[in-house]
Amino acid sequence: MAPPRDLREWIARLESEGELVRVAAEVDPELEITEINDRVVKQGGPALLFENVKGSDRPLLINQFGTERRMAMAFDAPSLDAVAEKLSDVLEMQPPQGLVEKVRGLQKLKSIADSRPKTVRSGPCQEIVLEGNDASLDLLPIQKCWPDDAAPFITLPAVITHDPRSGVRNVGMYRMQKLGPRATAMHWQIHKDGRADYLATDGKIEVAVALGTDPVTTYSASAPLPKHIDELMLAGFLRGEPVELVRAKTVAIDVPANAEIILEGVIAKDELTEEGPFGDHTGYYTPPEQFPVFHLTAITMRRDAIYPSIVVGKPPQEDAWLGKATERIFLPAIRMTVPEIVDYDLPIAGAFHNCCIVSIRKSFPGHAQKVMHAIWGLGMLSLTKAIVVVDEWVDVHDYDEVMFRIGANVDPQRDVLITEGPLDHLDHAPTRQFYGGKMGIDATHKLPEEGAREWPPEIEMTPEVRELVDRRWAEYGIPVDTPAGNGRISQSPRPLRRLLRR
Ligand SMILES: Cc1cc2nc3c(=O)[nH]c(=O)nc-3n(C[C@H](O)[C@H](O)[C@H](O)COP(=O)(O)O)c2cc1C
Ligand SMILES: [Mn+2]
Repeated sequence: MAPPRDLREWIARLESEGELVRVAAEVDPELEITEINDRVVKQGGPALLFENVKGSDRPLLINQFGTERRMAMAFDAPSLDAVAEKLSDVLEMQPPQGLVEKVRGLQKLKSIADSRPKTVRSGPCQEIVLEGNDASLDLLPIQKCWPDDAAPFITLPAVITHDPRSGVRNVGMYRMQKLGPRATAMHWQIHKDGRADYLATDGKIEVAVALGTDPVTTYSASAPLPKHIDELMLAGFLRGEPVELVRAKTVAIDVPANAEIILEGVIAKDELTEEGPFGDHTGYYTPPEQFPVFHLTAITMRRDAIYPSIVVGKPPQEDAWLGKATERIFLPAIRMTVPEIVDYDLPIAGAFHNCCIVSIRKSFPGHAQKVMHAIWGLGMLSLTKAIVVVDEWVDVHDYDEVMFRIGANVDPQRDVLITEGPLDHLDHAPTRQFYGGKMGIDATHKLPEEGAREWPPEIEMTPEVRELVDRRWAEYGIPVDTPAGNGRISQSPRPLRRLLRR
């Protein structure tokens, strides 16, 4: 198989795997869907297709990405690490030796060539074309997610723009607050490529918004690629076939032919509106702030279009798994510049920007600090507020073990680095918006040059005794199923961790 070609194929796959439930009962897009979904997400439950949403003829799909299993299914991969391997294969390509390697190398090159989007003459996203007053956002079951949200918000859009200087396409996921039937706000945060395209514009910038694309394309809109790389290239590479595009009807932008719904419109450079409040992935409401206004010029869609949605809020929510996909998929790229990094973990409870745990092959004094500064210099990871560095043998995904290392190996005076730099647009904690304090905690074993006394050995049982006890376990008659702990602290299966391991 290959990743699903469009949202319908994805829904069919989810359904055949018992990963989707259709809800026939009428539900309110104002708050009720959020409450239902919140309960389902936090249980690791199925995707939900609400077929009867109050006030709209369109069904609403939510929680399509809500577990690690579904996130991997979206890529048709056994795990998110397997998706990352596909990328590292290409990134780490060496000149091939011998015929077999050459053929394999050619296949890899073909996968890169296939990633370029392809234009086609027509697509199902334009089965219905609505322009002028016929184009109305009132047709869509847009959710008001949380009680104090300013209005309904479109929450899972792939927003397409072109850099007015270079023409390079950008696709990003930015929430859109409904201002009326033909206007929304565009929540382009300060660090984002979409914002940069808009700032480089004189007058007006054309915008197209794809709703309900195949899941890999939807994911790619959320991926933090460098500005000059088209997210649709990543989508094509990960899908193993190019994204097909058709020309939009009222703007000079090519849009994914397979989408359920396309919103076309323009944004004027000097027109801003108050956006928010919005219950955000920080777990708090982001306060009202000025953002650009999107004016709808057309809606095109499939005849029986399905509207995709997502709710963010206190973690864990569905977006946790989009974030985990990025964490895994970008590891090979991070290793290209910081090869001493073994693994990293962005805890879901830390809303991704708040904390990064990283394990390194430490080989010189100050190595942990070198890696902290590297992370603070890498793409969107530069916004990370706290970094914990551990040695290569520590499992960064085991938070108990990380906490143990922090407690055991850190002299706060010597090993905590306090510095400052750019912070996430939405972070409400720093004194100033966008800029503030950062902390690095060096929880590695220290070297004499770092001012430490001789580091004591870690406790470990001998292999002989472990084997002996494994062999004799049944004899003891102790009713506990216990693999050798190797002197490690216990791995308590707390609810969040259990969810993470699903
Ligand atoms: C569900 C979801 C909602 C998001 N909402 C926003 C948003 O409203 N504004 C924003 O700037 N980024 C938002 N993001 C993050 C961006 O999509 C992400 O940073 C992406 O890399 C931006 O693309 P760009 O770097 O090409 O601008 C959201 C991500 C997800 C998964
Ligand atoms: Mn981008």
